[in-house]
Amino acid sequence: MSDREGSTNAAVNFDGPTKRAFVTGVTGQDGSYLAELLLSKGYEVHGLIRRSSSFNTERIETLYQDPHLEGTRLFLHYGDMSDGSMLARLLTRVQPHEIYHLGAQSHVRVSFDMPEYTADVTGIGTLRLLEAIRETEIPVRFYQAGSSEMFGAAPPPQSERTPFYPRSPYAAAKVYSHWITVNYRESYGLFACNGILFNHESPRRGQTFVTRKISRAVANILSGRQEKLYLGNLDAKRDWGYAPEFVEAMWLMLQHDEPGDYVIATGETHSVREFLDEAFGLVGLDWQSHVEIDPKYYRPAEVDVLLGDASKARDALGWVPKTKFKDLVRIMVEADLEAVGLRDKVLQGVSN
Ligand code: NAP
Ligand code: F7E
Repeated sequence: MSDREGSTNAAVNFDGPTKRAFVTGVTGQDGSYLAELLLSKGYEVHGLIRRSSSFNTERIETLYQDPHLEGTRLFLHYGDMSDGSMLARLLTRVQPHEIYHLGAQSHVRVSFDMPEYTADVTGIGTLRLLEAIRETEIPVRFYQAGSSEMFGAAPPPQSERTPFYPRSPYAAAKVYSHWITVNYRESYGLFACNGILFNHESPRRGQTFVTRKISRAVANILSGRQEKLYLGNLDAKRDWGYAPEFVEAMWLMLQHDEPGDYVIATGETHSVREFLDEAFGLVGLDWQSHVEIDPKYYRPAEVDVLLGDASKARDALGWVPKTKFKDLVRIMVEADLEAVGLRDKVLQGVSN
């Protein structure tokens, strides 16, 4: 990455018909896929990044160019969801047509350790951004990254009509973000949408989420870097989809005639145990010889089963999931094998 410091002050040409999007959480799993999608559609993309002591832009490295080069369409700006006045200043400068608000402390287990921080960033952070929109009076379309965690203990299948029953500080913060977004839509006529996205994964998934923890462990065990994999509750069931398809749904929501709230899910549910079966099975390993339970990964309150009904998104947006569970696991395991230089060797060995 070149000249990151300069990038935050880059001169931006605001003329012309180009659509501008402002993306919080651009360095995360979804932010990186969304930035790619928007750039491919010709958008100029402005991403919010946090200052950190080391680079946190690995996922968007390939999208980023020198900000002083002609043709650059991804601009990065330092900021934080805890700093509202900065958000307003930035919106005034960028004048976006669409805002995708993905920035959050997104780890459920961590939210039990840091409930106040999670409420501030994941909950009040959304209010700060909505207030910045209200203050600057920019006629913008707004997407809020809601979560299936809001359903928590509500029995499956869960749809837009299912009442929320959050089971963690993270989920409670997301319920706040959901309703404050609805409130700004109803109070101020803001074109604001909540996506209620069920778990979605990819090779870019953070390494402390269970799917990536497993796919990485498979590669690390095969390459001799790791012996054991320590996990918590193997019985939890999730509706796991493929992240690049899910960010497309975010974009579709903001292109619709009317703002609304949509469940995005695959309509299939699988346990952590099934994910283990599939991932280790792909390389001919028995997970039971490698996995140990460490109670530190249990949560004070668990979400047992998530299974989404995305028929509203199918009917109104034409969005349907494509990648099936087994393909998702394979994509993730193959990417982690590739990262340790074993992909071809291992897959050849298994098929022989
Ligand atoms: P992720 O990989 O954890 O990315 C989170 C992003 O938020 C990162 O860019 C992170 O920056 C940024 N961030 C964290 N704290 C921040 C702060 N204080 N100020 C500004 N930015 C901050 O999450 P994801 O999986 O891409 O998910 C994107 C959004 O969708 C999140 O809001 C998440 O809660 C929500 N969601 C995710 C799923 C899912 O299954 N993936 C499902 C439903 C909803 P750093 O890179 O510097 O850490
Ligand atoms: O846990 C169990 C754990 O951390 C899934 C976030 O993107 O999706 C994500 O939240 C399940 C849970 O995802 C380990 O107890 C067992 O039941 O991968 P996860 P999550 O909590 O579902 C939602 C939709 C979001 O919105 C969130 O931002 O797996 N589990 N053993 C484990 N989980 C982890 N992380 N680590 C383990 O060792």
